[in-house]
Amino acid sequence: MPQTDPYQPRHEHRFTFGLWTVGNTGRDTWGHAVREVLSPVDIVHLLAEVGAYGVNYHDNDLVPAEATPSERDRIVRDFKRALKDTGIVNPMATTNLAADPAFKDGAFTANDPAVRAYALQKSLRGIDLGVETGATTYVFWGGREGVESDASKDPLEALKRYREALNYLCAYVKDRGYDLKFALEAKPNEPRSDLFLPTTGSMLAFLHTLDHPEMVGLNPEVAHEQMAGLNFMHAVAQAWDAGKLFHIDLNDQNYARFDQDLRFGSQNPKAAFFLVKFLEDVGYAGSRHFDAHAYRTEDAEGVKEFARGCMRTYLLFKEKARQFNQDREIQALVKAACADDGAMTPYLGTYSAKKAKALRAHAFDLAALRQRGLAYERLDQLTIELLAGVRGSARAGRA
Ligand code: GLT
Ligand code: MN
Ligand code: MN
Repeated sequence: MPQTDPYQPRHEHRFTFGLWTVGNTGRDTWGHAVREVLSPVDIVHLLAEVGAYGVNYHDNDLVPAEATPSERDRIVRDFKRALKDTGIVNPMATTNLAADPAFKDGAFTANDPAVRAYALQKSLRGIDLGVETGATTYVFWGGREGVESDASKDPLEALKRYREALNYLCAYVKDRGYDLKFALEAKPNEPRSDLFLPTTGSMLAFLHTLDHPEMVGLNPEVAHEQMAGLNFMHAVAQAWDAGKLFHIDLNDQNYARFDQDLRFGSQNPKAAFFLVKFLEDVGYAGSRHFDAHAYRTEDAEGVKEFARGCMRTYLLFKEKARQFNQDREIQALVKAACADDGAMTPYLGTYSAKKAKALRAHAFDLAALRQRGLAYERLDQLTIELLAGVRGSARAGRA
């Protein structure tokens, strides 16, 4: 790709991938791996080759559960050297609290106290590891925190255990003086039938019940919100509004299917466009983490295509967002939709008894309100035409 390509990823774009994403071997419930296992060092070099900024991992993506202390140290040393050699950074780490059969009934919310204690121990070690390789965000995705049968677990008890575990870990981070914040990731189901705290909104309410809510935010994932049939960008907007958008997992999903983790923007391009537009308009400065993987049909080259595609699509939509914001006809329609002649100013805004008295007495022209057309069909069609490339500036601006 020539240097002048405006859609070339650069470090300031903060594009990151997990070891488990580009390292995904294609193994699924029905079939074996189709690609070779790549070492963490190989993956760091692959990410540097495709132009990413950072790499994230679960404890056991980097250090296998069965590694001896000396093996652990060697693996971490090699990984850190690869980071140094390539300029790739490690902004986020997390704990795998899903794979070990011990976690079949949950980790922090398991009924067995020994499992809960083991989950805490694994998280303490994972936090130490993450801090050692430079992570400043620690994600919690409770893949096994749920039930198949409500006969098996009291949801209030589960919330209490979840809260206790996160409070414990926040206190540990403070005790150690680590520069680390937590980001909670919701998912409605899979692998359990029902997961606790199933949406970004649920997580947001929950985190305010913790002892140190200031160090806890959210890591919303496109696919997880869409699995619940929700508008992902709206969930992200709520997280942003609350000052809790600490991290984001970008991918795509065919609504209501299993967790597909498809290449960003590949399934619902319009939704992806409005998401990118939102992140860029508000000035989100965190990682753009692609929590996705290549189709099972792909070989090693296809994996690189997948990774490049995620970043390129993001940058294409970033440029489209710029065009949307500068398109005279589109902006005129947006402005007209929100036009305000000031007539309602005496009634709107902060409550006062005087205002309420005046509002109670006001006679609305309901016929006019009811008849007004809003021209959103035109506005949306112009958006589609912009995305389809038949509109907007011929010159490609810098992404
Ligand atoms: C797993 C899950 C993701 C989470 C990862 C972090 S693990 O791949 O499907 O959504 O973000 O635990
Ligand atoms: Mn995720
Ligand atoms: Mn997912």
